[in-house]
Amino acid sequence: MNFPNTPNFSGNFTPSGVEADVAHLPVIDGAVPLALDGSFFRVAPDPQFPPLAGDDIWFNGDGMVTRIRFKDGNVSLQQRWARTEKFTAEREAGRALFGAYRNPLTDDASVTGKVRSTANTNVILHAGKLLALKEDSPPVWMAPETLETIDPVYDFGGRMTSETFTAHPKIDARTGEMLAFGYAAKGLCTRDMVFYVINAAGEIDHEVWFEIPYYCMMHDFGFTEDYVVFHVVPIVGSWERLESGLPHFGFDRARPVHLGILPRGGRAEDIRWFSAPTCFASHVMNAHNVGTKVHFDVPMASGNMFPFFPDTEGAPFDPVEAAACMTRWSVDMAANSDDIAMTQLSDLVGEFPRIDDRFAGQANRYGWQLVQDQTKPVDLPGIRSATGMMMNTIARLDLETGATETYWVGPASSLQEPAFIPRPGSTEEGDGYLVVVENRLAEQASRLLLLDAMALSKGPITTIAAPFRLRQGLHGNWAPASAFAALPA
Ligand code: V55
Ligand code: FE
Repeated sequence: MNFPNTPNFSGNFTPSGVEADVAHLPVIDGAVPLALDGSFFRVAPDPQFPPLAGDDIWFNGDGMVTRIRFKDGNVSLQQRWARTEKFTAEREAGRALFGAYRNPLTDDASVTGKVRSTANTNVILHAGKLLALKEDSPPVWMAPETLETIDPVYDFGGRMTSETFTAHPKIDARTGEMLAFGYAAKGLCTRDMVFYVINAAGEIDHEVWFEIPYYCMMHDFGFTEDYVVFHVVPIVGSWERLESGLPHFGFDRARPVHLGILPRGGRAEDIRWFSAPTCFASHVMNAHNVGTKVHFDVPMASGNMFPFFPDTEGAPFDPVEAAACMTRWSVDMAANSDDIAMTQLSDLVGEFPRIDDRFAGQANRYGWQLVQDQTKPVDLPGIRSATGMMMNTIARLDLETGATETYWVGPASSLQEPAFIPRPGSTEEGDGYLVVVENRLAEQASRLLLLDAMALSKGPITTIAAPFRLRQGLHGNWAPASAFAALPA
């Protein structure tokens, strides 16, 4: 079995394919806080088979889920592929059957009608269910204790009629609800969206169906105490693109961006749409409202950040325009103006924003994100400074003072998205740890770092050796041991 000899399949992107249970990971520096009792779940695209088309994008690999468990000072690791319909059909065939990213026209005829999920984008525990997510499909339900797949196409007991479910659902810590949406909800490339409220027992409680201004990648969203916020950014797609063999998405700089604000508990006719000139924003750090004023914080770039989803008019990829800085989008539901006001919050360049998740939907003081610091040296064959998505620094933003604190991981490493771990027993914002995977690029190995979330510049308080390279991942979340028990229905 030969994977292609392309950048998508070599170096740090070499497929891993390792499923494992490792009971004790070596702590190589510092100590694991004894009171930590819970698991960091994360997922990486990790193709099971060489692609049908000769090459493939990172976004299309099969979801490999990792559980890093902390208990009584010990760290263990489990890793399993999500048993999606795609994974199971391909394992039985011994080869790839599904083709290009989000293009069923490129699939082998034997899999027509099967769910195309790779479950490779995020993994989150809610109401005792571990959900592995890809935004083009329903969730994959896995057992949090074993990472066994329980249902490859989980539809909330038949209540979810959308064809899709976002990879970025949000949990409102005050209510225990999970807020989510689906786009292309009535079929590939449709403008149909649905917003779902899933109660603390894991049941769909409320849904709102509506249309977005144009079909595009609706990757993330925000919520506040009183509103839900949807950003429409021109990463567009169409059946014409799929029929002509283009990548599903392309960036159309001729289109404006929009922000749709839905009152929580409201109906489709209550949504108000605002707009601004074209730009690029994907992940959402957080949102909050002060009365009718809604604030929405995103790493924002002036142009396309995804070279593999090229400009629709053929403009070359521009790394300068792809640099994203944390920016606040503000609108007022009571104002006459439909404009979005934009205020830059930081001049650090980076992505993968996180918060202390207990403050989701509320005004947060702190944010953490990965940063690409091009002033730092890179000591890798043929590379002098950080480029592409190489994030060599982690930062804490203080939105109250404007101050930042950073930790640079060194000249031969990069970082994956962190997750915030509250210090057991604490309630104060930011009091806790960040867990982050370090890519040791020279030796193709991985480490797990724990940092004091309020003292990043001191460096890791705990460094743990991973038993094998953890392939570059997307997203993950911390789940305290207390969250494992399913709430009574
Ligand atoms: C993203 C990642 C995806 C995807 C859509 O912005 C968007 C990240 C890993 O897959 O399908
Ligand atoms: Fe994402």
